[in-house]
Amino acid sequence: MPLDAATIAELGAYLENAQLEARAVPQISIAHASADMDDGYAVQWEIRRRKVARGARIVGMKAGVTSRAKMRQVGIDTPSYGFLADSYAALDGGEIEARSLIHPRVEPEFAFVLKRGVEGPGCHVGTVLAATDFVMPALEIIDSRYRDFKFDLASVVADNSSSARFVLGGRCRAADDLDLASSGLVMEKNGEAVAFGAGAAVLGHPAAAVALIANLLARRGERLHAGDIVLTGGVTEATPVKAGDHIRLRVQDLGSVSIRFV
Ligand code: OOG
Ligand code: MG
Repeated sequence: MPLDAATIAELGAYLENAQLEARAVPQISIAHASADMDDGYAVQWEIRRRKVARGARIVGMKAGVTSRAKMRQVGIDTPSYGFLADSYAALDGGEIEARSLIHPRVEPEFAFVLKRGVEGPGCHVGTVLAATDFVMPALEIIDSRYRDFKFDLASVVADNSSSARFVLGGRCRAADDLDLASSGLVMEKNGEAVAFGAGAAVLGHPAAAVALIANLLARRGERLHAGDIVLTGGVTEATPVKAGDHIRLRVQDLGSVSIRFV
């Protein structure tokens, strides 16, 4: 049986407060063992509703767990989505206060910026490329609100797929000028290369992750919109960071993006 409306509201407040107070909490499936992925999305949309009601603007979406490296790292093999609020954006070359987060990790990603809306079902790589304005390199900073960064599918979806911050940088390039599947990338932590990969690690092509989000959104009668930023998911496993760490991502043909934790 799906979670009832009162429970969804309560869990939305529980997880959003954990985020705002940078405090780790038990995952929701401990108290609600029957919660499934759809319950998770119901809670995620409740968190989104709470933020929008307080004036947040949703600037786009992110895909979660779209590469084998990420699937292995978190022990989940079902991709998911989350939303990006305006306050999650950090500046390229800027700083993020580590103490505003619980146990942050950084992921190398691609960002698509759409010039047209994209609507599922039946959305595919071609639909996405035709609707894309440009692509940029991105760092996503994830921060599970759950203890020890441990969760199941329903719990992580409820927790907005661990969304915390994101950084766009480098160069904006038209997607059809690039061979994104073979586009190589290197992520450095404090000058040392810690993760390597190529676009194909993300569902064969990063645009497939945008299509996946559109198709999942269609199940709720929602869509991607013109102007949305869409992060396509970690190409490699996520790297833990703490105050003092500097992360730089270099992506073939797209330049670099960096952030420092203070
Ligand atoms: C879930 C979010 C995953 C990605 O890029 O795969 C994600 C997590 O690992 O906490 O953002
Ligand atoms: Mg990510």
